[in-house]
Amino acid sequence: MATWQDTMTRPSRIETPSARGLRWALCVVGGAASLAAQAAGVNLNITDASGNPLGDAVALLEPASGKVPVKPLPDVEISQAKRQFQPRVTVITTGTRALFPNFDTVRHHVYSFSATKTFELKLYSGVPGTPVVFDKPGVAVLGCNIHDAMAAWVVVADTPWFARTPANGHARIDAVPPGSYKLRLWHPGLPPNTEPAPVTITVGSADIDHNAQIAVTAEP
Ligand SMILES: [Cu+2]
Repeated sequence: MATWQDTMTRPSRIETPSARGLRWALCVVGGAASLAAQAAGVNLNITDASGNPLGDAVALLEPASGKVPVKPLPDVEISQAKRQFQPRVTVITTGTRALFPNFDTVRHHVYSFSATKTFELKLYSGVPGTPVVFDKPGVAVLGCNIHDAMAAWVVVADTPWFARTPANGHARIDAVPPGSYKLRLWHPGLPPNTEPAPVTITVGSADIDHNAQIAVTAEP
């Protein structure tokens, strides 16, 4: 014979498969929401030596605890139009491939002698068939053998957390897990092979604002 307790508890013990499914779904949604809440954004405001907004500045956030694996980004394009590279500064992760479409009627001869990536795309029109793989972290300086005024920079990041500022100097690095990071800043106007000393910043569960100045005075 059923006891009083059995009668009272039985209805809640018997769970239909759909109820179980729903409960599982709620758990997953709750889990995703709490993960998103744990990662924060870092809002950067970068200025030059005079305090003016600095575009084309690059910020890299490297975990103080050591490297994390990075995945290559989808292919990027660094085009040539009106005898200029577009964009001038590109930030990618290690292993990302770049294509160099030429939209001018003149031919270009794109090269880099940088240790990060040495390559040469000899005089060409249209899109060279083989993308260039940037497989080492660092900065590659690009030029054109025909047009001396053409210059561009590829920053190859060994971290998934990076940003490049538009002209207003504001950029945001999203979804940064809590922890201690080294913030490294770079700009093409810095003398070659120099960069400001990294700054340690701590990311918690809420967005943080970080103002920084890079000691460049003029456009490169
Ligand atoms: Cu050229």
